[in-house]
Amino acid sequence: MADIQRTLVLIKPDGVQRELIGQVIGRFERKGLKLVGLKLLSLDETILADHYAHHIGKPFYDSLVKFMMETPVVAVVLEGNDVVNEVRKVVGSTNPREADAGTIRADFSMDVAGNIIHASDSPENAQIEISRFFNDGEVFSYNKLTDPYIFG
Ligand code: IDP
Ligand code: MG
Repeated sequence: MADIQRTLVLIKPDGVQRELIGQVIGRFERKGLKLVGLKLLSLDETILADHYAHHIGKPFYDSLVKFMMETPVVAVVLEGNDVVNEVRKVVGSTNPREADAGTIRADFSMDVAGNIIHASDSPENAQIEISRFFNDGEVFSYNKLTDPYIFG
């Protein structure tokens, strides 16, 4: 049975600098996920303190925040069956050198401090993160030919 969810992806400043935006979004498109939100935005310390609250006080926190403000990031909302888990599989482990070959992090990066992409880690956090980065009206609903719930 389909469990249609939404999840939040950020293409981080290293992905933007390295001109990987199209390739990263293409990975999700070719997987058959539905793009329902997409924008460029600049982050500040306040929103990053919420987003990375679980890392406040760690030695790398300040450099993580500085890194995340170096360029605008690309914020993406994806929709699909079990999409939170499916996107984490496509993204790979936090440390790119431990990520499985074929994942975005394994294929494009060698460094945990520059791992290209963020993806929500649970349906509950996905909802919180989508509303952190997107306003009402910026996330869309539409039918797509590859929708699993059209084909059953
Ligand atoms: P995730 O991005 O795979 O969900 P988290 O543990 O939530 O991993 O960490 C969030 C982000 O914080 C990572 O993607 C990475 O950018 C950064 N980070 C985590 N651990 C380290 C570290 O040990 N050194 C530098 N940056 C780190
Ligand atoms: Mg995380």
